[in-house]
Amino acid sequence: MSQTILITGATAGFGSACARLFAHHGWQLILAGRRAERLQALQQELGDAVSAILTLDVRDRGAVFTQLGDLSAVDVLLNNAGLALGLEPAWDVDIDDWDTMIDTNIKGLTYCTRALLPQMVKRNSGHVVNIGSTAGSWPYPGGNVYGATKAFVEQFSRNLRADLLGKRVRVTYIAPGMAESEFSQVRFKGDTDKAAQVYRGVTPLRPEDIAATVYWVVTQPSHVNINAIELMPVQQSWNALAVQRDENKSLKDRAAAVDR
Ligand code: NDP
Ligand code: 8X3
Repeated sequence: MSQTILITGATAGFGSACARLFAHHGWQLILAGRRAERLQALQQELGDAVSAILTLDVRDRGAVFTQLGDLSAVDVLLNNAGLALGLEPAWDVDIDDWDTMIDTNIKGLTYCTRALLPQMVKRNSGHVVNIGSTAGSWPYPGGNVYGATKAFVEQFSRNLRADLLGKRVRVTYIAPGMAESEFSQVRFKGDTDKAAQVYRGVTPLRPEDIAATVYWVVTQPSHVNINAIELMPVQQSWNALAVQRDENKSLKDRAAAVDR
């Protein structure tokens, strides 16, 4: 019998790529996102593989519990919906952007998890895969709240595993580095030039690379739990810790000078 995956943020990037890969391998899909027309297009493309589409804003707690709470046989929950907004230093950000990131990346992810976990625990079977980011482990100027939301996702994933000891429900945290999707267009609020600059001269991860990773973790033998995976493009790595040598140079100038 085919298995079912529920994908949040299925309308673009990693989520769409996961939908295509899992459909290719014979899985049934429940696709969630805010843009109904994108969900419908994916349903048309993938045909019978799509069991349901859910027009859903994960920030809406009532809607999440109404739409997910009654689902009875979801084998994998892929908590992928998320976003970064802005790259300003903390004192310059639009506080609404912080709210949106916290409400989506943290609260939305916890709502979806809480809504679906009971049926997994009851069936003593299931897998929650949470998409974090290298930004959750490695700070960078302007990553302030975005990185912190992903650090939350990493620790939440570990704590879920602690709660689930004794149940046959798996939890995996996946932390990708730079990947080309609509992510930077969203971060820079439609400024396509700025978004393109992020990937200048680099072969970034592709959404298909993340999909292959998700597929690999969920198809391991059922006694194996992949706790965490971090992946980056070969052209991305760490750098030395920053040191301010010129006290006359403002922090903002230093942040702007960092080539990410
Ligand atoms: P995209 O912008 O291409 O896709 C983001 C998806 O999230 C969209 O389907 C969007 O759907 C959905 N989404 C955003 N807000 C909400 C909401 N409130 N309710 C429901 N769905 C929502 O970005 P990516 O595919 O790159 O990002 C997917 C995940 O991966 C995110 O969590 C991101 O933080 C993370 N990530 C991205 C990296 C990158 O470099 N691209 C690297 C590391 C992690 P819609 O707008 O239709 O609701
Ligand atoms: C997305 C990767 O480095 O832009 O999570 O934060 S990064």
